[in-house]
Amino acid sequence: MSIRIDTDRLMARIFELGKIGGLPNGGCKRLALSEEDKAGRALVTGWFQALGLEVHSDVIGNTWAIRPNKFGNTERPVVMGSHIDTVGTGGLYDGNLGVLAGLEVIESLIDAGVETERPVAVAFFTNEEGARFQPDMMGSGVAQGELDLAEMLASVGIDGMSVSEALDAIDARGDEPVGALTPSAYVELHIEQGPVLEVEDLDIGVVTGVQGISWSEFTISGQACHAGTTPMAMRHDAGVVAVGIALEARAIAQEFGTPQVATVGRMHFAPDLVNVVPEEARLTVDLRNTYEEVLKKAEARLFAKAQALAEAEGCTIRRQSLARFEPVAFDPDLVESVAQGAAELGFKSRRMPSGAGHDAQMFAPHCPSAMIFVPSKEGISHNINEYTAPDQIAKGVALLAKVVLAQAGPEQTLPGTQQPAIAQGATS
Ligand code: HGY
Ligand code: MN
Ligand code: MN
Repeated sequence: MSIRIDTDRLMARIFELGKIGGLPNGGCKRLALSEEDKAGRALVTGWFQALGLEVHSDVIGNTWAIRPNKFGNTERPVVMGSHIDTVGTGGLYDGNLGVLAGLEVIESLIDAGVETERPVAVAFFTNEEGARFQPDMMGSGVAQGELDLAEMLASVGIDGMSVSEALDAIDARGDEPVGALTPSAYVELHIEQGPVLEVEDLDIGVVTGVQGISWSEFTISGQACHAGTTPMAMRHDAGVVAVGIALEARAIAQEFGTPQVATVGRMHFAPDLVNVVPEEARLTVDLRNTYEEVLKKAEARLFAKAQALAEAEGCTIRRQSLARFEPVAFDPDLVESVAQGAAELGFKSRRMPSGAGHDAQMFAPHCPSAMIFVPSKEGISHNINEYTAPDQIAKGVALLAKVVLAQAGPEQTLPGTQQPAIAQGATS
């Protein structure tokens, strides 16, 4: 008995979904709960329904589709999930691959007539990116009780709309309560979004965990004044403080060394005019580290410096936390199952932490969770040139199928039976 992963079918869906919010030079912009997200949700949910799966949506728009087990039961499914929202300079694979690969695995099971001991499901979660509304991993965080629903619904995006208003604007609010999705295990296929697998010429990343994430927004208030007439000693230049904070973030990353990273992704001055000293400046700082204690040190140093810079300039400063997640370790047995599966399929792999946040980190405290990485060309992601080749994707999906079947236990794997082999290539 074998299951055939149809890579052509999967790639066709990746490209079709990628057209929604497609950008002129490639890639796509499908911000969470935007009109483009609405269209993407409709397309993917339509694919779930076309397979006859039992589709559910919860109060923050997370959506999942369940294939019952051989007894018709849908409790505690093995879930394959990720996200279909993208950043503004999104590629075709970040998140989308994990959702459409899960769909492909289920369709391959149906094609092969393979029943499973446990139900299997595929899911997409609302606002994984955190680009429009913060924090990231919002939907999966709410679903697993890691984030408060009311607080998240009230989160106001960079365009001034709240999550609640945006859910209603695209009619994405479902009727299932928080916690309605209770996986027996969670497995996520995702692109690496970094250079390691390509540099080391490997097929698969066996992800051991996710690093800690700290997002802050600083608002600095100074005094608008004339750029020409105001003596330097009289100025309260909010812009200079913001730039000082950005330089300190970079210095922390350089002095702490790998795995510490620091990013200033947003910076805005007001009134944002060439001849007016900025009276207000806002910037975001994204700090990440695999080690919680070091991440805390990086935060303490940055926050102290920000305060000192503001005081020296006679400005006031306010910090708002936009996201704060501690490092997460995935289930050692499930991680081992990923490594074992890669070896059995003849794929070259290595264990590695994830630099990016993922929905899987929200499931890790609640059920055995793991991730599978496939390579990113030149380590690029959150960029329209993000790319992973079909043959690399095929290996990731074959391994996803293998790991999920080991968890879902198709009848063939009952004691004394054989796991179905996993072939690749088009069925047609
Ligand atoms: O920011 C992240 O790591 C993810 O893309 N949300
Ligand atoms: Mn992602
Ligand atoms: Mn992303």
